[in-house]
Amino acid sequence: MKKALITGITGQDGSYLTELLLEKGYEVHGIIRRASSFNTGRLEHLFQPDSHLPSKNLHLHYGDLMDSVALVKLLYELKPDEVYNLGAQSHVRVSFDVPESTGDIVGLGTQRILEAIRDTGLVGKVRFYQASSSEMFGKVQEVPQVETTPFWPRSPYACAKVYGHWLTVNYRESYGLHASSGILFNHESPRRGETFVTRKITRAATRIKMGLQDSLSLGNMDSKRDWGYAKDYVEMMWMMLQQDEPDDYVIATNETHSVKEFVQETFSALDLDWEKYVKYDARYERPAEVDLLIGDPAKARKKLGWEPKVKFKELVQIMVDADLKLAKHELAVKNATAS
Ligand code: NDP
Ligand code: GDR
Repeated sequence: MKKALITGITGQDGSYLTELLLEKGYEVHGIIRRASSFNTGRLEHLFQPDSHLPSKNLHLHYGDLMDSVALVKLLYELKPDEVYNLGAQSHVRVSFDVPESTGDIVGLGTQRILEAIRDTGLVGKVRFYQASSSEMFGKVQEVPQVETTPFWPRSPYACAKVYGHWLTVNYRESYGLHASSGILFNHESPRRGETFVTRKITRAATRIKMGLQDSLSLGNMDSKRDWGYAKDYVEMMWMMLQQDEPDDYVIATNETHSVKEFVQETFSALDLDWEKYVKYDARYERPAEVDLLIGDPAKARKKLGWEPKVKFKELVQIMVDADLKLAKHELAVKNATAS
């Protein structure tokens, strides 16, 4: 039985990757942070019934990307076959407010886990996946973006991701570590954090539909993103680590849409006129914006035989359906407590 260690297991991608690896028969270990409230909501369907304990092949360990000793200890004890480094302060806007801790977790955190692999003598035994990001391309220099497009990061988050990306390349070149980076473009799902723009939109529109909310405030609606489906994308993380040779790959749909188009598609799926509800709020603007992202995943298609299954319209529908269910449930609870 193969053993995997995932940082960021409680996040959107961590939860889908865990499901995929469990289905493939892996023993999955994840690092969780101590929090004052439960942070395992995205994994709880994998827990034993009526219990706060994970099921047989899933194990959770306290740790942190800012704690080298804990990382070394875990790697030494577990000796995993594969390590997926997904942990991050992953909100671009927030990274302008907390640049130091973002750099610590995203940049130095990657350094710590790579060094922990070396310290524990796992180079040559373990395969490493780094969650790189299309945010590294930042200011538009080439369209569509490919693996060789120069980076021009536009936020503390993106700068830290560039550091993590090059470290991954460096450990591959310096020590022969089987280390691959997935340069993933935005990917969304019903498990997306509610402060990212897609989920913020589908949550608000469905709540508006059910009479639970009056309006939605957004920042820049002109930026364009290449939005894919998280469930499709985690499969690529696994596939990269199954190759004989480690490498870096752009993972994208090769379609781009503006935030405004996402709003329009969502509200029209609910038969609502978006212009009646959506307001502008400068608080959601960023000091520097990434205007246009569109990725060409030709290398992944050729070398890994990968095609994204879900594209923009279907993605919006998946998220609207899930959030409408949630809003209906919320309304039912509200009515039950009021009566
Ligand atoms: P999420 O924000 O949903 O999840 C981030 C995860 O990192 C959570 O499990 C979080 O834990 C954990 N984490 C935060 N700080 C630390 C820390 N100090 N030590 C250990 N773990 C920590 O992100 P996604 O699932 O969307 O993304 C996964 C990875 O992929 C991230 O690295 C992200 O930057 C990157 N990425 C994401 C893209 C996307 O479109 N989703 C695109 C490209 C890259 P907790 O639950 O406790 O907060
Ligand atoms: P992004 O995603 O910054 O691309 O990073 P996000 O959904 O936060 O923003 C996308 C675009 O929408 C604009 N926007 C708003 N964004 C948010 N969050 N909230 C708003 O109210 C709002 N209004 C407009 C933004 O300005 C931006 O142009 C995501 C994260 O998952 C990163 O971790 C990951 O690396 C990249 O995707 C690829």
